[in-house]
Amino acid sequence: MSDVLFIYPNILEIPVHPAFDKYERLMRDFAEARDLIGLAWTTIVPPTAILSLSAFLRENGISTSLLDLTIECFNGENRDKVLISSLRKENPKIVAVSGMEDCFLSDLYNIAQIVKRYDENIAVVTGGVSATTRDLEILRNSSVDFVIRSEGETPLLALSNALIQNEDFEEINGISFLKDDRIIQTEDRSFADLNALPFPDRDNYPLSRLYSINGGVDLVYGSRGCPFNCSFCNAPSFWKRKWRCREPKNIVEELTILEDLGAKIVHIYDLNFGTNKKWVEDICREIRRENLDIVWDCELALVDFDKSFLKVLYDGNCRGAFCGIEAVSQSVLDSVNKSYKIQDLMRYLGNAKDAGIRVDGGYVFGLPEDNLLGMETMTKLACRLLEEDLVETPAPFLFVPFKGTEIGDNLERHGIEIVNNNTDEWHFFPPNPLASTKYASAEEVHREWVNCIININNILESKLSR
Ligand code: B12
Repeated sequence: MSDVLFIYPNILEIPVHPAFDKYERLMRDFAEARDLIGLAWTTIVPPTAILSLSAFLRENGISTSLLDLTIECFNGENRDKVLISSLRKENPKIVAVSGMEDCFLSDLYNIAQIVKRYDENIAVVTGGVSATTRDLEILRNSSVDFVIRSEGETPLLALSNALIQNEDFEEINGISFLKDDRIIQTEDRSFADLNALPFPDRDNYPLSRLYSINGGVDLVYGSRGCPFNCSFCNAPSFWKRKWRCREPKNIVEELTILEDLGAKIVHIYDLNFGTNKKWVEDICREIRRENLDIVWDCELALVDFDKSFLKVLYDGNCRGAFCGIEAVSQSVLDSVNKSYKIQDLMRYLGNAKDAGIRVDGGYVFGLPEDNLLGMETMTKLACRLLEEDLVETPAPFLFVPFKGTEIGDNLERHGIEIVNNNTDEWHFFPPNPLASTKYASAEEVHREWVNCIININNILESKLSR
């Protein structure tokens, strides 16, 4: 029995392009062969944000349970059966479903419907990036009762208390709901103190089953927010460009617990881990002091790839960094507010290689100012950097004009046209074209992106056979 049942979708159900399917398999073999620890290794990780919400509710006297459909359906179990049996077992008053990504929206709608059919008195709540940007359409088009906007802990606690005790919820900040067929969006809420939050609720999560699937990979957040203003990213509107961090000791304590629980690799997927160098130095020093064996990777802006900082990271057991290369032309980079200069790219990547930090590099195909020639040049660059072991995990993303981003909220101004409104495909590796640029059709963009993946696959096959 629990008051709140959290549900995370089966991430293996996203429809992806067949070339990407093959890429994922090759990349995993490559990661094993080369001891890579980043995205290539796996993206099946615990839903740390949900675990954080669960821990916060528990600390405040609300009982919770967790249903991660990626794990529960890993061996082909039927999603609906798993869901119903969990509802029977937990008998929850509230079901809180992840609304992080657009590509799981139809899952969210589906789950909400099943819950309501099971018992219409159960309140269905969602939250996360996608839900925050699409609160009106979610409330209008589904059986979801409440959307929690932006940071989740405090509003979810207030709402859960109100629903459990049958009290008024209309004054709670940071939520959206329907009242008499009108959408009510209460005022935004101020952010929580990260150091006052408990560690994510791993006690109630099937962690050892997950580790047996993913080889012992976990996910930790040391900070929230990012000061940059990239126009393709949700973070500026979601986190209001404010960067907040946890105490280094507190983060390393969490890493120590993970090591004891059997984790081998940790992704520290803060939006921008290099925002405060002194903070990173303190974390790395603390990791050395605690003699941790665990290795980790992080997301870093290219401007932070300087030799001394990379050495600090390496000495603190960091072995990988994801960076957004995004485009090859300076004018395209400038048009999306990227802060690095393309002429510095090779130096940055060389610094990382010398320091022993393996690089995951993101390339975005189809930014508004992209033309065909620029994207073809990017394919060549991605191949060259892979050949030269400068970017060992090339991550070619198809551009998605997500709502809540500067571009996604101003399509006309940016000169792009969406040709595919099936949100199941609103992710970075879709089977079909999504959007045009100012100068290339959606089909041309998609074709070049597929071409890049095929070229990468060929290089991976050849490297694996050497
Ligand atoms: C780390 C990360 C990942 C990690 C982990 C994801 C995870 N869901 O746990 C990995 C690498 C696995 C990942 C994968 C993907 N990701 Co991702 N990811 C991020 C990233 C960079 C950081 C998220 C973050 O800051 N977390 C820190 C925690 C503390 O914050 P949070 O996760 O936002 O959670 C808080 C609130 O959102 C809210 N909340 C969250 N969930 C819920 C649920 C409920 C019920 C409630 C009430 C509240 C709530 O409360 C939380 C605590 O305060 C964001 C970028 C961004 N701008 O947010 C993209 C982002 C979320 N990812 C995105 C995408 C598209 C994907 C993929 C689909 C990519 C793909 N394969 O094509 C996959 C999804 C499949 C999956 N989960 O594996 C998009 C989603 C955009 C959209 N509108 O759909 C984002 C926004 C990036 C972007 N704009 O380009 N991702």
